[in-house]
Amino acid sequence: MSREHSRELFERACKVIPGGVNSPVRAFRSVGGDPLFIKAGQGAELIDADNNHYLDCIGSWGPLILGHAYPAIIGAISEQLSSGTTYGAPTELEVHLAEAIVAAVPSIEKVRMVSSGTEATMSAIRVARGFTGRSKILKFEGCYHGHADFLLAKAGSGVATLGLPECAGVPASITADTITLPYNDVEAVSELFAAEGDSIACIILEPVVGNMGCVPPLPGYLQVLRDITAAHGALLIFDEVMTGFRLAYGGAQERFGITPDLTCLGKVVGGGMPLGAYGGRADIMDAVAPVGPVYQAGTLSGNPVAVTAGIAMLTELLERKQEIYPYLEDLGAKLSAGLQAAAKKAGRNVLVNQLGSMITVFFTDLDTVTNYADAKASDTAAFGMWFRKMLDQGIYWPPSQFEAAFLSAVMTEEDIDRIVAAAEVAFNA
Ligand code: KE4
Repeated sequence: MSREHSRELFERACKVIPGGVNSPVRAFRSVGGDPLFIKAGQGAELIDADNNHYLDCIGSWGPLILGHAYPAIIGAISEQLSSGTTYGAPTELEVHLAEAIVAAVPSIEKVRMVSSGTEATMSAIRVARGFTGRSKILKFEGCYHGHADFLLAKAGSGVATLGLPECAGVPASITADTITLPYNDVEAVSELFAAEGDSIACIILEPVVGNMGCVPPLPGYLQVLRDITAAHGALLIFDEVMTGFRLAYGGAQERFGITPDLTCLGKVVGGGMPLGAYGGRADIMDAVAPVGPVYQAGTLSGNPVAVTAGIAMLTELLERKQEIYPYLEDLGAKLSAGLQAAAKKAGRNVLVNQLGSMITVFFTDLDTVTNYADAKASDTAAFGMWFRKMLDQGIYWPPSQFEAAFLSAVMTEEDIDRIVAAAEVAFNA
């Protein structure tokens, strides 16, 4: 399989774009080799600059739960484009999408749209601080909430992938109020809140982590966070940028039956276009300007083209949710079982964490991976070799041990069988 054109493009890109990519995790730095330059996506497939076809297990890092170029989304965007791309003024489209989000996620009574997940989490934290009058925030090691300065403390995703001890350019003063604790550690949270709970504005977490690899919450963990924040007047923020509309139509909070105070959304909600959102209790969201004193703004916030894609995505998911989410559960379970069996057959020690359509193969001897320390103990070199062997067989897996793979509803059982067969070869390589 020639990748000559990708290589040429990468060489050109590196001259004018840092690392040749517009987001570090795309750079293949931790898995070796050069990144593929993609020229098209169709359904469950990606096509690179050399016309090689791949089964896509990334889905643009989560948005494409319905695969690439989904007709209903493309049709809606194409129609909207003939009316222009942005007005910088309120539109009926935004009201429609806001109403759809409020209907889908009961904890969200009011919602503000932005252009990325980073903006959503950054703004939600500002609202929590403004609403409570407190400065301290708690996040968990290995969770990634975008690249706002104060959230780049022990972050997962690309920061973990590149092994960056911390992010340069973020003064210690900026992260001084960011407390980090291990994920899934109830005792640590209880001790912290006993000591300083009344000075903590919020907890923000991925209710199911994707950014240290897939790490679900231990039984009861989310309820403890809900109870302890309520008891201390702190807010509970679910960062559902990755899990929103993916793990259920109402997100992880629907799946686990937990009601956060604020929720951050991105990825799926934008239907593949640049759109994020944050929302929650009306009394909290009314702290946001122009109603309240917490300022947040954006030139392209609620952009009509992006919102149109989001409406088309949510319309499709709502109409088909009784079919799509059980189907994704089945695909995820089938892939998890297949990967474990293939690794066992090859005599390889791996641990597969999977929940719904999120899945990670940890190259580890550990029996469980429930936090960042566990995840970081994985053999990233072995993962890199496995990744490259999968790619050579036409399977486009996330190029990082610290990311989740994502399945889409346009994948078939035959696709899952194909991934498992390729994994067996790669485990034996
Ligand atoms: P964006 O600013 O990238 O739209 O969203 C930031 C974000 C916030 N919260 C969660 C839970 C997220 O997963 C993300 C972004 N996820 C990464 C992949 N794990 C995006 C991929 C990338 O950085 O290129």
